[in-house]
Amino acid sequence: MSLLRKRVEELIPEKQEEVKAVRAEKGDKVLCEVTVDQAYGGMRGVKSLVTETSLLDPHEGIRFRGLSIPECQEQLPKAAGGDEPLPESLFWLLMTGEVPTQAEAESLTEEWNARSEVPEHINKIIDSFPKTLHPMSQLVAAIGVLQEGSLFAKAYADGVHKSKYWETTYEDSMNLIAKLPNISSRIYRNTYHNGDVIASPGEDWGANIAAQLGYDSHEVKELMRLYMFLHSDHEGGNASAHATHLVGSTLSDPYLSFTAGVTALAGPLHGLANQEVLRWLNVVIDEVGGLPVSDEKLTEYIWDTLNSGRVVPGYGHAVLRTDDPRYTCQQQFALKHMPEDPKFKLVKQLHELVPPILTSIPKIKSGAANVDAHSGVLLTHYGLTEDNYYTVLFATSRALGVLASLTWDRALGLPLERPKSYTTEWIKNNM
Ligand code: CMX
Repeated sequence: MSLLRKRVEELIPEKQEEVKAVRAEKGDKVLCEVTVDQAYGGMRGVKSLVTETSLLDPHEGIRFRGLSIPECQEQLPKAAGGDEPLPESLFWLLMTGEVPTQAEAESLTEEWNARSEVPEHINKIIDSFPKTLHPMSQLVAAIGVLQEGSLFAKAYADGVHKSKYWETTYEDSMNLIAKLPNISSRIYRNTYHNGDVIASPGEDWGANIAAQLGYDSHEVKELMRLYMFLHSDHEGGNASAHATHLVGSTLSDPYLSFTAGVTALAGPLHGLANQEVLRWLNVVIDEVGGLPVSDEKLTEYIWDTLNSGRVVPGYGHAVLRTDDPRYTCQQQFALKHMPEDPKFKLVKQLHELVPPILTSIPKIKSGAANVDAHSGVLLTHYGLTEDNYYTVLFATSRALGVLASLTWDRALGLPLERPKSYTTEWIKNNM
C-alpha cells in the first residue's frame, strides 16, 4: 500500500471520532441565520458547509490545513534546485493535514508517474476532438471518457459496504490526478501544435506539465509548480469545489464529480476569468495603441468597460476583501523572474488604478485583485499565449483540492446535499 494511503487510513478513524464528538457537543449550535436577501443573493455568507482541506479568511486569504501561502512556501518540500512547493507536497498536506517529509512527497511523484498512462483508445477519442472545441469542453469530455475506468463506480455496482467508499474514491482520485498532465497537455498540443504530443519526462507533477506543454526550462517548471500549488483549493463554497462536492454527494464517482467542478470553473465569473483578463489586457493594448499607456487612458478604458455593463476581470471576490495572496505570490514570482516584462508592468499599473475605481461604486464589495488578475501574464511571458487554454491549467490544479475533499467526504460519510428552496410566492405569503 502506498505511503499516503496508509497514512490516510490511519487518520480516518481518529477524524471520524473527532467529528462524532464535535457533532455530539455542538450539533445544535447555530452557525448563522439566513435572510431572504441571501437566498436571492447567491447565498453569500451563508455558513452551511464543512470542508476540511482549507479555510478562507476575507482579509488574510487562504490557509491550506492551517498554513498560509508563505508558510507553505517555507515548509513544504520542493524539487531539487527549486524554490516553489511541489504540488505533491501540497496534496499530501491537503489529504492528511501534515507537512510531508521530502521522501513522502517524492513517493507521490513516483506513484503519480506510475499511474499516469492514459489508455490508447481514450487518447484516440481526445485526438478526435475538433480544434475549435473550447479546451475546457475538451477537458470535461476527456474526463467523462476516462470515467470508464472508475474503481468507485465498479465497487458500488459490486455492492461494496459504505464504510469502504473512501478507498476507491481515493484510488480514482489518485489515478485521475496522475493522468491529468497527460490529458491536459494532449489537449494543448492537439489544439495549438498539430497534435505533436510530448511524452512525459517522468519528473515531478508540475515539471511534467511544463515539459509536456513544450517548456523545458527550470523557470517554467518552477512556474508550473507554483501555479499548481496556488490554484488547488479555496475552501468549500467556491463554485468548482461546491459543484464537485454536491455531485459527489450523490455518490457519483470522482471522475463525474470532478467534471462538475470543471464545468463550474469554465464560467467567466470563476476560473475562466484568467482567460478574460488576458483578452481584456490585449484589447486595452490594441485600443490604446500599444504599451506603455498613460494612467489617464487606462482609467478611461476601465470606466468604458464598467459603463458598457461588463465586469473588470481579475478584480472583486465573493469572500476576499483585500488583495488575494495568490495574486501577491504571483507578483513576487514576476518581480523575481520578469520585472521588466511590459505586460507585467501593465498588470502592476492596473493594480494601482482598478481598486479605487471599483470601490468608488457603492454596490461593489471588493475592488481588490483576485488570483486571475495575474496568471495569464506569467504564462504569456514564457510564450503560452493561447488564453482560452488557461482555465485548463486552473482545473488541473483544482483537482488536487476538490478530490482530496471528496475522499474525506466519503471517509466521513457525508450525506446527499439537499438544501431547501422556496418560491417568491411562498416568501410573499409566509415571511
Ligand atoms: N467589475 C465590475 N463589477 C463588479 C466587479 C468587477 N470586477 N466585481 C463585482 N462587481 C459587481 C457585481 O457584478 C455586482 O453587480 P450587480 O449587483 O449589478 O449584479 C455587484 O458588483 C456586487 O458584487 P459583489 O457582491 O461585490 O461580488 P459578488 O460576490 O457578487 O461577485 C465576483 C464576485 C468574483 C463574481 C465579481 O467580483 C466579479 O464578477 N469579478 C470579475 C470576474 C472575476 O475576476 N472572477 C474571478 C474570481 C476568482 C475566481 O473564482 O477565479
